[in-house]
Amino acid sequence: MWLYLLGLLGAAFVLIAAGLALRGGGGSRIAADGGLLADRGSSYGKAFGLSRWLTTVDHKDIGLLYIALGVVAGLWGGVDAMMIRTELATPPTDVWDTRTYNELFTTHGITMLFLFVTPVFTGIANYFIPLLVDADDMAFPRINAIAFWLLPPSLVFIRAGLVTEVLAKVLEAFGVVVEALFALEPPGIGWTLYTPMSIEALNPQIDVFLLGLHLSGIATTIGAINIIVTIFTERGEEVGWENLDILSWALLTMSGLILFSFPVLGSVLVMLLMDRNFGTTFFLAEGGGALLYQHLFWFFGHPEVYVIVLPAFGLISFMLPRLVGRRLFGFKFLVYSTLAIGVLSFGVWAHHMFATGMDPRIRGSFMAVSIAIAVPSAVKVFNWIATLWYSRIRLSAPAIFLLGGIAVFIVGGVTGVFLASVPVDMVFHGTYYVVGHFHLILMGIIPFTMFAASYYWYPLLTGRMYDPRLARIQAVLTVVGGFVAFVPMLVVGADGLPRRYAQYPPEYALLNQVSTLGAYLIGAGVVLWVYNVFQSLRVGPEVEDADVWNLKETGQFSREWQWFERRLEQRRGEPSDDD
Ligand code: HEM
Ligand SMILES: [Cu+2]
Repeated sequence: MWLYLLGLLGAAFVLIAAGLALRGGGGSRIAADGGLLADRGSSYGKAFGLSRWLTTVDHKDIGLLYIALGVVAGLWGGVDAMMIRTELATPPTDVWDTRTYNELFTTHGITMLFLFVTPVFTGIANYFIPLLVDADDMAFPRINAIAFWLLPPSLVFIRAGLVTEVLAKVLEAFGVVVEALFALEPPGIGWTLYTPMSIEALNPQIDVFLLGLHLSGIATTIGAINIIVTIFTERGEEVGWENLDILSWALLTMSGLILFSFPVLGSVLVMLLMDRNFGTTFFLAEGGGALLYQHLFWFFGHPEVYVIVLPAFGLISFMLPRLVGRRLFGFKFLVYSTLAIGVLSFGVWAHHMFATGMDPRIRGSFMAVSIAIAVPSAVKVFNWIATLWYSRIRLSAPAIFLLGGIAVFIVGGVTGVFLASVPVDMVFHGTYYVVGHFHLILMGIIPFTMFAASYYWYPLLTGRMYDPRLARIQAVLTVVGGFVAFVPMLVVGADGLPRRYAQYPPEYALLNQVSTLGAYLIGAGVVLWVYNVFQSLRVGPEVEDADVWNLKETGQFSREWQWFERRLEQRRGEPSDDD
């Protein structure tokens, strides 16, 4: 059955790719502007409506598509999170059964990491890098579109267990029973897909899931190559390495990490598929064994955590000085620390495997490098704090998110230094302490900076202003919710509560309920965000002056806003010296 599905989706790709290829002329004839602001009629041969979005090769449109897909996936992964926390509101397994619970944390983790974070950051890169480095478009506009269009099928493959079940039930209601659709169960093997379980589990959905992950890996790698080539070869005359903005540096480093780590993931996934379907023994006891799997997986997996967090650092370094009206402190050191983290991140992978009984001398060296990586991370925090010194902090919604993000990151980062130490990790490995640590970073810095960016650039993206009061309420709810949800996990984890279980002893009930409350606060914040973003699209006041954040005053009116200013002038019919 899923073979047919694959065939159908394959045919869809070919059609899309052919359509893109046939749209002769490529990037050069497409207007170098777009976004939601595109004035109809004046664009050079640009399609409108649905066909605009399906055939676009404009970096801004593709950026928005990426962001839209990422947001959908993020909301989906967020629903999983709410379902997890609802189960954990009471000690016994009562809301969902244990199997559903295992499926939930697996799809939650994978959806968040692969289909939410990376697409949103790639979208931001697509929209803003060409504007910031003064390029007409990305280096390869059509390949850019192809990379994006690999993602929707990837999302469907990865979440197929649920999608097919819903489809089967709908069909059943119309009297059509397709048994095969019921055979695909969402996998419950954890986001790390550890062997031998991921090989021996019979569920055929695991194969579809691995293919979906492979597809998302290909898309991510293509996107990264495009970002690297754009920054290297498409920079305008005035943009040298010395004045390349800090966000582009972060996205460039992210792409470098993707280039060296995702192909390893791709290989691992193919080897898993071969072990599952063709009788090879790469990761089975009689072959390479489960440890080989873990080494390969984490050789990808650790750089992956920096792939998703470096752009968040970049966004903080980029927006914070502009929001507090002060120049970024220590630009060079922030660039160096970004590059240093990028290099070091390939030398720490085995800290995820301290508990596997590996040679203590190897453990020692991985522990040393893992602790060393705290140095460039701390350099960033000190630079942000120095930027804030003597600044005029106005508590706009994006500023609350960035300040909250830095605060949560300090707690998340320090708890990570503890985990890097072998004796501490031997005790905390596999407990909620780890879940608390990585969520303080994953939730506390990544979505926080995305929310901040969504408000910061909302006027530029839509030509309208969001509701600032609602946004501030959301920011406070989310930051408070972040602490309330994840700090209790550190406490129960340090006390020994293991992760990945649907039930727990009653003495942990109170702290788990606090944690669930925090999760609901975040959830309520997200609802407010969705409402604000869509409602303001219709009723938000139109932006007249491009300098929404008083950037001219401190000489930080950067290129993307200059572009926006020219767009506003063009719209008003004023003469402009550009395009
Ligand atoms: C409201 C926000 C969130 C809540 C309440 C939440 C909750 C949880 C919980 C309770 C677990 C552990 C489940 C268990 O071990 O039994 C978990 C696992 C995980 N979460 Fe989240 N999460 C949130 C947001 C995020 C975000 C934004 C990301 C990534 C960007 C993320 C990535 C992960 C990963 C990778 C796992 C590990 C899954 C596994 O063990 O295989 N979460 N989450
Ligand atoms: Cu790691």
